[in-house]
Amino acid sequence: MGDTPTQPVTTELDVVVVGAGFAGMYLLYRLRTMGFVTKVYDAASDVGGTWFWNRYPGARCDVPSLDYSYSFDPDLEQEWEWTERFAAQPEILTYARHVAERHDLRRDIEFETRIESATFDEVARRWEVRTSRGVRLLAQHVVLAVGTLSTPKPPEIDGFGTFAGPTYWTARWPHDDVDFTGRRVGVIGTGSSGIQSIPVIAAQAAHTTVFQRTANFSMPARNRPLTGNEVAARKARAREYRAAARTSYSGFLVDIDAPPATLPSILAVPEAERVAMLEQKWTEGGLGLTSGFSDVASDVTANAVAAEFVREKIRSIVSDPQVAEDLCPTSHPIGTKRPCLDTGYYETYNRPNVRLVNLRRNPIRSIDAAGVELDDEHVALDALVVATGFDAMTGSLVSIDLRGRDGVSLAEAWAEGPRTYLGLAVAGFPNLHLVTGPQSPSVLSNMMVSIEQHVEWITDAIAHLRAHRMQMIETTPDAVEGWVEHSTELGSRTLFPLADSWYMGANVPGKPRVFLPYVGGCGHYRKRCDRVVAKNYEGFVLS
Ligand code: NA7
Repeated sequence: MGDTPTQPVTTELDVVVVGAGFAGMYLLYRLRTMGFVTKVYDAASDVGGTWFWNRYPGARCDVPSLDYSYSFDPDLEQEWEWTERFAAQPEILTYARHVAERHDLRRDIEFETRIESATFDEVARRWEVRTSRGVRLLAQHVVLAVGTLSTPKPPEIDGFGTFAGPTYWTARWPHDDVDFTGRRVGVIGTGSSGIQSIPVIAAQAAHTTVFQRTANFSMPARNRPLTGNEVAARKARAREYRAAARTSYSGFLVDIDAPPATLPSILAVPEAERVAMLEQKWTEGGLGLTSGFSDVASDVTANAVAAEFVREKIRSIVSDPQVAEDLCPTSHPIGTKRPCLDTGYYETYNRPNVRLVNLRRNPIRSIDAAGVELDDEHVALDALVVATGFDAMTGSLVSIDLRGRDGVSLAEAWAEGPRTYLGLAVAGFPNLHLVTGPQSPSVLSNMMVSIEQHVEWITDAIAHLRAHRMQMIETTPDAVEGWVEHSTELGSRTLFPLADSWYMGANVPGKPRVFLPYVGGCGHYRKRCDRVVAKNYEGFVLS
């Protein structure tokens, strides 16, 4: 008997979910509860998404932990104890694992499996999906819960990859402890990942060299343990807080008893009062310096006041005046690149074994086996840390070979930049759903609130089709046109377009320069999405 060719295994599903982070986990929970046959696929070996991969030293969420958690399970909310104001990565990952166990999620998650392609079959009206394990899936719906900051961006530096010592990506940090004791460490990148990890690395390494291309604004996190009273008070009113968060601008609230905030203008108050307000925000820690005023995000003069306040703080902390000046951001308005929250970042440069290299003055020529070749010297290193960011918001979507009607790929459809309706759907791609996609609040909000909103909207839409014996939901080019125009117009009223940031797609060479998130706020956006449903899925064709 001759060998028979092996046929790919075929699995039929109602819904394929890509990604087992917080979005994919909640999707699975909800779809399963609704009775849809669902499988989740993730390249990682466990749940957690961002928090699975970004386990670099110092990794911490910059949304308060009492707000950065699921709201769909009130018992879980009461049981779970967050220990710090801003949770560290291990605690968030433990939480994700706890949720997976509590709801028995792992039995429907295929780990270490990538979704490589998905093609819409117009005749059968379903998606044909291929996994990296050679499995063929047939599904009515595909939900992309791939995260917004999931595809790491390499540094575009000659010789990268030739370094003989270990190279550690912050976004792919090893699961075992990394010990830098006695080693000369170089760190490339001073975004949030660099700014969080540098103080911890520098405290351990023999010597740390930071290669900074663009100085970034960072504010003190003022992280601290949560008190029992704080936690109890929040739990007692958890439902009220959740409800308020959903209709708020950013997806979290500091105080639900405070009257709806009319933010103060930084320019409208007298000098002494303004300084007192800024000092208070600095002392409180968190992102209040950029989000706590009505005009900092939209008015250049107001923004300059807040920016100069932070620069003065940097000068007051860093002892060496040249190092302090190099750390002072001057290339972009404050808040137009994601502002960072740190624990002892600027203070780290007062350590004798830490050196800042300003790449604007002394660029990297290449990386070689022994270290980094600068314009005017060679820096010998034992280990290299790469914190150069992500192909944000679109990278993980277009890296899958997704083909909608007429075989058009998502990458082709988005060649000039992403175009979505509400950040949820793409014209020409029926039954393809995005969680926190481009042109939705996503990265400008508490991701947990935005994830839950999208998961509920998408799963309700899928259930609506079933209830009405329909098969397809598809947005229209006109709806997409209108939404992209609206989102872009709102963005253009802010200062975001002035920065070469990942919000603008500007950190990735060749990526179209388009403002990616939706700046209208969670509450307003949610109303808009609800109105679409109330108007019988306005902007969609259901068939
Ligand atoms: P970011 O914020 O994109 O930061 C990346 C950093 O890496 C930034 O300082 C970049 O400088 C720098 N970078 C990128 N490419 C290079 C090259 N080729 N040479 C030198 N330096 C380079 O990513 P993070 O991971 O820190 O944070 C991402 C988000 O995660 C964060 O905003 C939070 O929302 C959580 P540049 O500014 O481009 O000149």
